Amino acid sequence: MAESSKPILYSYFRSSCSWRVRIALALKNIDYETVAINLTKDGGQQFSGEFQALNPMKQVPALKIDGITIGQSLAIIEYLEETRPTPRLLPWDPKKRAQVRMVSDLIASGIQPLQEPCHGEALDTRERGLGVHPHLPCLCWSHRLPDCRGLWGSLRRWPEKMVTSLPTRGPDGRKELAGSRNLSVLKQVGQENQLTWAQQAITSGFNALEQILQSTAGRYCVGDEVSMADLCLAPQVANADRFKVDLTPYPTISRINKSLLALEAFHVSHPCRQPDTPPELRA
Ligand SMILES: N[C@@H](CCC(=O)N[C@@H](CS)C(=O)NCC(=O)O)C(=O)O
Repeated sequence: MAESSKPILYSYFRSSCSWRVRIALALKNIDYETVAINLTKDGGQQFSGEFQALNPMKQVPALKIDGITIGQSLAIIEYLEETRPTPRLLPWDPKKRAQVRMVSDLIASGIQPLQEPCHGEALDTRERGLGVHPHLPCLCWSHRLPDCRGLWGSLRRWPEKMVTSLPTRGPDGRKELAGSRNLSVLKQVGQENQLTWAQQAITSGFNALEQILQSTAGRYCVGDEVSMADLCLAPQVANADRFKVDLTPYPTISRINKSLLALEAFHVSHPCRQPDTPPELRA
């Protein structure tokens, strides 16, 4: 991995946690290099020894900056805030700052980790010439982001016996998704319930979030200034879209998301416009 004096962001174009950090870097006008960590290629590049040395959690994002490497998107954003405070992403007012952290944590701890319970090793079945077991139809869905034509499912590792040599495309020609090998989660969730699980995790979190935002929001999540909470919101709404969650019951979330997506920093950092975005998914 390249040495550089510029900060280096280890990122995956479609990772919502990476997107949070990309927005912060864009807002704060910090020049950086991207090192793409493909979560689906080569069995998941996050599992390489080289990347594990950087982030033992085997997750993106990680940011190499000022002689240290930081994992965890919110820790990265807070470090950027403390070292490069303009523009401010945490309000001065302690009450507003607490609200920003409340919304950020609600999304980063209360929704995102639950929606994809199976953070297992990834597998690109196309590369391996393998397909998806017919008993896993619920694991096949398209990944749709607001202004993308279509982002297809990340292909996760499944025990070999669950993977057959069926075609990797569904009847509509779309790529299909294989699941995680995390058997403990499977026992609890059940293969056929995985999409429902994700939808319930998001819906439950959004029910709370909508109620909270009704009292904290102005133009954005907390008042009229973009904050760390907004950096969490837009990528999470993209996840909700990807998991086909109906956003009609969430007018405040939808309104704020619309305002955020119109901002340059959210636009340039969008999954459709990253160095590692595949050509067919670029917008
Ligand atoms: N709490 C972490 C979560 C990071 C995370 O879940 N990253 C996902 C992508 S959004 C990942 O790298 N997953 C790898 C895997 O599931 O194997 C953060 O906020 O940075």
